[in-house]
Amino acid sequence: MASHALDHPPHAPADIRHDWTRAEAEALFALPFNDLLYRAHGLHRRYFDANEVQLSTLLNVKDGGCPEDCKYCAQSARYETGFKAKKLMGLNEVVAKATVAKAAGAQRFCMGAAWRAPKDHELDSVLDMVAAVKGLGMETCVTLGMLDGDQARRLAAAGLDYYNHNLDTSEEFYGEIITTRTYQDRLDTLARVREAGIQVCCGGILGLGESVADRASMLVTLANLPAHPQSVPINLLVAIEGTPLADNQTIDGIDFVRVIATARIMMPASVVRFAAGRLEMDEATQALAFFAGANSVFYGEKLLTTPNPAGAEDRALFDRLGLKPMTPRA
Ligand code: SAM
Ligand code: DTB
Ligand code: SF4
Repeated sequence: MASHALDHPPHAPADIRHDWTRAEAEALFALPFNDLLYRAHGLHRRYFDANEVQLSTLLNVKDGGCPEDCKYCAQSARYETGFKAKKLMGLNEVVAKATVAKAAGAQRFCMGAAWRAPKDHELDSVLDMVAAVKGLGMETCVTLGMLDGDQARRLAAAGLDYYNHNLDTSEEFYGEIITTRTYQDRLDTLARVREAGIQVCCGGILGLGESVADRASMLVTLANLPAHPQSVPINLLVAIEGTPLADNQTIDGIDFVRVIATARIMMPASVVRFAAGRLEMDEATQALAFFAGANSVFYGEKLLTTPNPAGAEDRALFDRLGLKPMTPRA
């Protein structure tokens, strides 16, 4: 492959690129599996300790009742999923859950809300949660939907470490999954978060019915952002009864590992998370995903509304694989 060293300032390594083409990404997906994994794992070792894994625990602080129509989501008010809407959780309950997560070994606490966008008084409550969780000595992440510039700056001022806002899929396939906000809306929120100086957590979902070309296209959009998201969650669809995607087949482990490896090659210095869907994959497939460049997971028995492996099971898996918790980077 041609060197792109001249496209970058002298201090930027040549493999941190923002000029990926879809043809290049598709060519990575088409590599023999061993060649793809060899390249991905080599880069993984250049940028990370290959035996470390970052542990984030999720908490849904606002359940259900969301006006958006994301076809995969248990919390959209448009589908009969049986999931009950609740009020925003109180600060004491959030702090109690974060305390338990920290004691179990989580480094980051990620709080999600089923909103299209936060109202300003709702954001005030979330700012208190961020400050309290930081006070426990944990990294913080929130995912609240779309933000305006002022909201992003207020979150930054409260000391928020990460904002999660996913692209979910390719721009081409996006309209099949969500119609109540545009791809550009998502890119605009990501720009506001980045400009406020908050680290970006942005990735997508596999198994929505997308093609390999869509997977490649989504990774190109992520890698060609002005800065690579510091955290890239790759979720497998958790098929939710009552949603339009309830009967989707889960994707095959080999196809999944190809996405992880390609993300690792295209964004070598980013933490890539094997996010939702680990219960669908056996431990050998998870081990292969860690080899291919995944170095983060959601840790704790619940995602937002659905189950995740129990902490004790994960600790046993990490022991078997010789994986240790990642030392948070400054
Ligand atoms: N409401 C906010 C939003 O959508 O931006 C924040 C919470 S939302 C649940 C966060 C992300 O979770 C979604 O963008 C999607 O990528 C992921 N997600 C939601 N439901 C999922 C499912 N059933 N399977 C896999 N990922 C899912
Ligand atoms: C992300 O990329 N995955 C998380 C988090 N960001 C907010 C959500 C996964 C949700 C899985 C389905 C559920 O539990 O409802
Ligand atoms: Fe609402 Fe977020 Fe679910 Fe979409 S993914 S329906 S915005 S909670």
